[in-house]
Amino acid sequence: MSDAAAPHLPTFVARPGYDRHAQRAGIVHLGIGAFHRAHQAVYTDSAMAAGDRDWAITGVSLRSRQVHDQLTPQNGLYTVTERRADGDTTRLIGAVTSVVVAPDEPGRVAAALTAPETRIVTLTVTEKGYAPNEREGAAAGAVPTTIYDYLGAAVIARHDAGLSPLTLISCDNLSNNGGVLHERLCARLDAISPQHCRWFEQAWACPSTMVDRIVPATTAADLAAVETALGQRDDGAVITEPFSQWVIEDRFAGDRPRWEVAGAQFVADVKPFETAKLRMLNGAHSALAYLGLARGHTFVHQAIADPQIEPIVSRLMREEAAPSIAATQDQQLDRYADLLLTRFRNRALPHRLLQIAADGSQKIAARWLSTLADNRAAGRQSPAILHAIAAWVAFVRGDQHQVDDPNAGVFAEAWAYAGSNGVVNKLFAVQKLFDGKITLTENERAHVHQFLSNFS
Ligand code: CS2
Repeated sequence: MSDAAAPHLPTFVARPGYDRHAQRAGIVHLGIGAFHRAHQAVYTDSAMAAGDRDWAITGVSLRSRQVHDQLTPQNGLYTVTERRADGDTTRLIGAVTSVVVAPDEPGRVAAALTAPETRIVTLTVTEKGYAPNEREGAAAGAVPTTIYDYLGAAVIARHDAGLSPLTLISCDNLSNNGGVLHERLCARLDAISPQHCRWFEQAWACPSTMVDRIVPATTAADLAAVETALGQRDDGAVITEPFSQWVIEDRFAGDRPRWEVAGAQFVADVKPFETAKLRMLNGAHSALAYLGLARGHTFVHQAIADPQIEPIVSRLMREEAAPSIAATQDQQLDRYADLLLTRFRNRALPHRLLQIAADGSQKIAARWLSTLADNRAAGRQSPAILHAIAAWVAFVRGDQHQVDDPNAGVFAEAWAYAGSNGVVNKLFAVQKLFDGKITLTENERAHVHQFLSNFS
């Protein structure tokens, strides 16, 4: 795959409908993984195909070289394949024109963020990428590592050079993602320079968004299948479902691509969409992951077909999450739950439970614990969530699977110290896991403890 090889792709592959080399970069994306390539980059590709200009994307990897090594020899080109039961559709995406590995070339990241033509920064850095920086107010000149380092320096440099403010768009599964980014970047800036912080607050924009598309990590078998179908190797290929949704708070510091041509919705308040997605889709996903792994399943479609699991997940969505959501008039949460179940059952798109199980400590507060807290306040029980929490507590023991989580050490210690009798109390007393905001009542802990015996 490359600019030179693209014309030889089979005719069933849809091509970018614009001259990609005539486009200047207008977007810097932080965290260029498979999700970005199957989501925001596709919307931007469609906007340029519809006639918008100069929105090419400079992709930044904050850690690994992998995507750079895959895409750079391919001139940034890659394909997106949508998998459904009745066959695949494949599209070539031209929107990404360069990839930078931040630790190798921090200067190039800074240059992209301070280019006059850059107007938007999008981010997919996972939940843990927003952890407040331990080096709050770190000395100027220190090597940048976090989003706050890069973005804080960009605010200062753009201000001092008299450049336009940017719109920063968080596309991660965080509750109030734009608000969190705004607040933490502000705290960082305020510690360095209150004057720049004020400019950031007045002129920049951090709209909140809800992003949704199931994008399993690409496997070697996927790459081989794509190669057979295309007649050429695409090391950057991504595989996804047909469904895609992007709801964006309509608040920009400058102009933007017409992402609506690909179906993006611009709304005054993202909250009802975001809460429904986090509590129902992601809440069900995490439950499927821990309950499914405990019963020996590998993929989402297997776990949802298990009669021991499906009723718990259905209850979690329909009877625990849905009543906790202040839905808008056109949100029909029961139909939303039906649609989610259909998506989870897509056997054409095997989605590993272990991928979803990763980083649980960063996920379950938004996916389960806030639902639980709302239900508690309204006098409603949440047995499905308590059951899922027990499966998570069992999972983080690490007996069956390696625990991929920034708090893996905390879990190992809790299990070693407290054992199965005390681990629930121990974990839910370690308040720093969940920002210190959310704990379980004694009664809830007793329920989790009881469910836990099913998993040992
Ligand atoms: C999943 C999400 O890995 C996970 O934690 O729940 O990545 C999920 O697939 C997406 O949010 C779907 O939009």
